Amino acid sequence: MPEKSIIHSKAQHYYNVFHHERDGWVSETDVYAWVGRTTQEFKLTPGTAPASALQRSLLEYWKRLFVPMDTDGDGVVSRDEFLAGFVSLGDKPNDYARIVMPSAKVFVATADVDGDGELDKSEFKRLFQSSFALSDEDIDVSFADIDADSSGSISTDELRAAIRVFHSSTDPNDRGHRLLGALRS
Ligand SMILES: [Ca+2]
Ligand SMILES: [Ca+2]
Ligand SMILES: [Ca+2]
Repeated sequence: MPEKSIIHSKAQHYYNVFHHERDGWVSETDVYAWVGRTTQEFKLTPGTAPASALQRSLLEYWKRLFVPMDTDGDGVVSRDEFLAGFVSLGDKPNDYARIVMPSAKVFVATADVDGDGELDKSEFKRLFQSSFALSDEDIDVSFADIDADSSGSISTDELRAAIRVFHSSTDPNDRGHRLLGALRS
């Protein structure tokens, strides 16, 4: 896959999986819905430290990632704004990495039900299916892509590396492009 097209494929795929409401745009409501689904899946009590950390972390995605994409300032991110905004993330990979990478720690803390510090397949599946409604097939693709040492579980470092590659890399040889499952074109 040529460099240019992998970032476009990721942008398209991210838009499709993120945008649950299918109303044509991404808004703050979608991010709150994401918080709600994950909070419910892991039975976090609203107002407690884990629930607040999750909400704070996901709202950072809205404020730092999505709001800057809203170039016409109407308060929602249209499909075109999303695709253009995502593609331009690669221009400032370090800025972006600093913003989203702390979320890896929060995701692992949220979903690590057995408390061993990593996400096994079932923990990962609950996290990514509640967040993005990925198919079983996409869960398999995603898990294998993130689990860089093939240990059968995902560490915070592995998740952080995949989040970075997904949002900023144009090198097709990197692992992490399939953070949210298979890329379709
Ligand atoms: Ca807009
Ligand atoms: Ca675990
Ligand atoms: Ca691993």
